[in-house]
Amino acid sequence: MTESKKIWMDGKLVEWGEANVHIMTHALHYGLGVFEGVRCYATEGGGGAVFRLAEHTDRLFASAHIVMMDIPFTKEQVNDATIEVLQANGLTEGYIRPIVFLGAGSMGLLPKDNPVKVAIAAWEWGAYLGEDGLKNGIRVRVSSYLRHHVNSSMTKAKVTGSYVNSILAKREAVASGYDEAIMLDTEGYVSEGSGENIFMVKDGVIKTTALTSVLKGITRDTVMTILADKGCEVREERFTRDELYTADEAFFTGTAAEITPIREVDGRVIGTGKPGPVTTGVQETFFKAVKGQERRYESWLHRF
Ligand code: PPE
Repeated sequence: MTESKKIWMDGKLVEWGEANVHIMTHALHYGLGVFEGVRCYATEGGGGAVFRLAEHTDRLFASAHIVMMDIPFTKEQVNDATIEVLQANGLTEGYIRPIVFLGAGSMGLLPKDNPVKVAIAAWEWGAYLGEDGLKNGIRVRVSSYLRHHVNSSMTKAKVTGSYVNSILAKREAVASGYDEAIMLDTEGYVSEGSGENIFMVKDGVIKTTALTSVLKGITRDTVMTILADKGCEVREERFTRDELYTADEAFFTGTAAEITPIREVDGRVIGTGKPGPVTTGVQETFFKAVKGQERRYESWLHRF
């Protein structure tokens, strides 16, 4: 089981084993919670650096705003609490999970007096799609489950309940022998992975899905900035599954997944079947940046 020592809950640190909620927690029944996934990395000096903490906290508050939940803390308090949790657990490298959810109070779909609860946990989490996946690429399938329609779930909010869709897709992909799922949007175009944004490269043109049905990924933004700084333009536009089948390169981006190359889609080998030069170039710069080895990206790091 995932475990570390302390969790920050509603303003103070508690023991891991005591960070519990009541069974009548509203979010448990109906899925109204918003969350983030943040990573921190060990740097050469021995300290840690949280990657783009301010942007993750901004998105947490934006998610809460979309679903009309008032977070009873300031952004600054959430940022400070994040560092406090990392230090209390002795972590310089790991994954951080802030979550905001409706607690116990009234039941039903018009919750009135339910408290908005806030917790931040942190633990060690290695390569999300495996070390081999990170190095050599993964095999993915197009899911039979579609990504949310923009007027069904709120696709810009990282809402807990929306992830049932992701779990269904991920389970289906793994049960049928693949590593990860790619979901299409309700119009049939490529959307994103179960927990990742997607990029493809064809004849030197780099594309990523436009921000319609997909989460506004912070790693996606990071990759677009890195590519722009390398002089490469990224087109934000929709593309089809068969464009992906004939791509020279494809890769996923996400806080958990980092930059994971895709080597096969629905049994079609992508490019040479090995991570291509755009993918490996981005990976190299990304991993240097997160570890504090790229001066130009120092402003992305919250060192502690
Ligand atoms: N799309 C989805 C649906 C998504 O969940 C994520 C993050 C992204 C794109 C990429 O966003 P960003 O992390 O800002 O680059 N998924 C998180 C949850 C993974 C999990 O299994 O839990 C993550 O990567 O932390």
